[in-house]
Amino acid sequence: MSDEPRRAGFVAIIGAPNAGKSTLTNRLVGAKVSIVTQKVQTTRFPIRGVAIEGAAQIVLVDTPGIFQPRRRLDRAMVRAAWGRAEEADAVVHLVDAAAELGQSPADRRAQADVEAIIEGLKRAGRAAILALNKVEGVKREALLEISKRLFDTGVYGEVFMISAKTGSGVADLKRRLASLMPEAPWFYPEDQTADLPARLMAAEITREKLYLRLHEELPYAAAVETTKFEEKTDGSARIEQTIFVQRESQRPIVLGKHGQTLKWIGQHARQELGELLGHPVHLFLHVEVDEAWPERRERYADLGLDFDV
Ligand SMILES: Nc1nc2c(ncn2[C@@H]2O[C@H](COP(=O)(O)OP(=O)(O)OP(=O)(O)O)[C@@H](O)[C@H]2O)c(=O)[nH]1
Ligand SMILES: [Mg+2]
Repeated sequence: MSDEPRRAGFVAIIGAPNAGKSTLTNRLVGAKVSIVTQKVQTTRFPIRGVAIEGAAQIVLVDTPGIFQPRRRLDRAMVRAAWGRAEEADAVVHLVDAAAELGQSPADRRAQADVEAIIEGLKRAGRAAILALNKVEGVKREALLEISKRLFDTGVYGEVFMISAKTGSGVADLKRRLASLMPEAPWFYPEDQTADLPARLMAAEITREKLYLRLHEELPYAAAVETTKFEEKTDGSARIEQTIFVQRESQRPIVLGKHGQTLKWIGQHARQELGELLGHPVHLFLHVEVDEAWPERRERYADLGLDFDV
């Protein structure tokens, strides 16, 4: 490396649910640190990923989607996202370009969320970088139109057009973010890409498989908790997890016919965990009904979320 001074800082990636924040975080880091599904509100609490660009260490903070919150968990998620934006050295507002052009109810919701985020940025007096995402299927004229309309709100200093999925435009964004980091010693060792505790990461991976498999039917606020994480002397790990649902009627949905759904979830989670940990994993999943899950203070503390919001 050159004798350029070292830089290090935090970049918060905010945006409406499903904009692609976690996909972008993973892409910038070059490793999977945050789970991704087609379901809105996948990310529940801020997740840090660490990227290096030249002399800069960029700590990317993937945040829960910002939307009109109603329930306590929603409020806590949205609060956490804004909180991380306030603390960050730079803020990227990621906008789903395809949704900006769409007419479906989901697109309309996303558009309203984008408007509200712009208002929030205005109130905070916070300059953000606008990143238009999912541009790979969108016509250039349409992109320019969206970008002009959003830029005219006055809250953005610059615009990037990217596809977090294909990676197009992401290298430019990364270089720009690196240049915005203050001079500082690095926060993490060079080879570290994530800082989520293993139990939490393991729970997230299972939650991803649960969402991927059941995104339509999935009850709101289904949750996964690692109850046991034991490294064995033979080099394998024994992991026990509980999937919480809120109603007795939701248990058979997660189990599936003859337990097939739970088996699928377990197989896929176990495989990914094994790859991540670099050794075999024995994964045991239980399904439990806990009606009051979203009202339990200790669950919020585990995720680093404020309960009293
Ligand atoms: N076509 C396309 N799809 C993308 C792109 N980036 C993300 N997606 C998809 O968009 C969906 C949502 O991606 P996530 O990364 O989970 O979005 P998010 O903003 O983190 O969502 P929440 O955590 O729910 O707020 C997934 O199905 C992704 O594969 C992109 O550049 N192009
Ligand atoms: Mg996410």
